[in-house]
Amino acid sequence: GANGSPLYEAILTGDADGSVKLTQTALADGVDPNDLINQDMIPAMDEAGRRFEKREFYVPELLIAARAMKGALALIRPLLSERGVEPVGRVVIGTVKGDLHDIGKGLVGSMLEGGGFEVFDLGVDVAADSFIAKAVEQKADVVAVSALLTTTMTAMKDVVTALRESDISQTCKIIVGGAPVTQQFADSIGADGYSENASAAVTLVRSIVT
Ligand code: B1M
Repeated sequence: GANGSPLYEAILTGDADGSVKLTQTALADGVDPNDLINQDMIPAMDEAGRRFEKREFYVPELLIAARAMKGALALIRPLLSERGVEPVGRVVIGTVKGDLHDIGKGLVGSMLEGGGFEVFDLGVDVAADSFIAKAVEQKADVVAVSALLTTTMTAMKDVVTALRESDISQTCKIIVGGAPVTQQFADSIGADGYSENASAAVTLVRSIVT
């Protein structure tokens, strides 16, 4: 594969036990968790997507690759979330209505927690009203919406509209992201921000809150 490391191969082939063990070993050896994510894990998911397009993989293969990735991410999450005492701000995050992809959204949430934010993760297939109800309840500073499908990213506009019509329209911002989303698309639906990846999302939310 593009990377070919044992962890990359374990995730690509959906070997959940292997990916967990390899991640444990790498972390014990002092490998930077961000390197594991960016050099092995995300490239493996990208390759799974390429194989899916070429009809070499089907949905079950994507599912087991995702399971292997999530097992490894579960080990890394606590390392990303060594936060201070005072939360820097509150973020409501979720994947947009109709969309079931949760790995990228989970990564953004974990990195935000690591950056000191209090994060409320609503999961996947989240309706616009649910985002806003939670944001109102928690007096959130930012609503963060993820979409992985060209067919669901359009529903992000509904979340923007619902926020603008809510009581927190003056205090809460909305950011969007996910593979098919671009800065241009974010601007076109009137979102307050866009970021390409999880670490850029932390920088973005920080710049919004401070
Ligand atoms: Co799906 N899927 N999938 N899938 N799947 C994609 C997205 C696809 C690109 C694969 C392909 O064809 N190459 C394609 C979308 C095509 C398109 O619309 N352009 C696709 C398709 C077609 C589908 C189905 C329609 C397949 C079918 O049933 N026929 C179906 C739809 C189901 C639904 O949602 N209603 C489907 C289903 C699934 C599974 C359930 C099997 C599984 C998801 C399991 C899960 O999430 N628990 C799955 C998977 C695994 C993928 C791929 C292979 C991997 C996704 C992933 O986890 N990537 C994916 C191909 C790919 O992405 N290369 C694909 C790793 C993750 C870390 O990256 O989520 O992009 P990502 O997150 C990044 C950035 O995008 C960003 O930060 C993260 C990294 O730093 N980011 C944000 C994400 N959210 C953000 C929010 C932000 C900021 C940044 O601020 C708010």
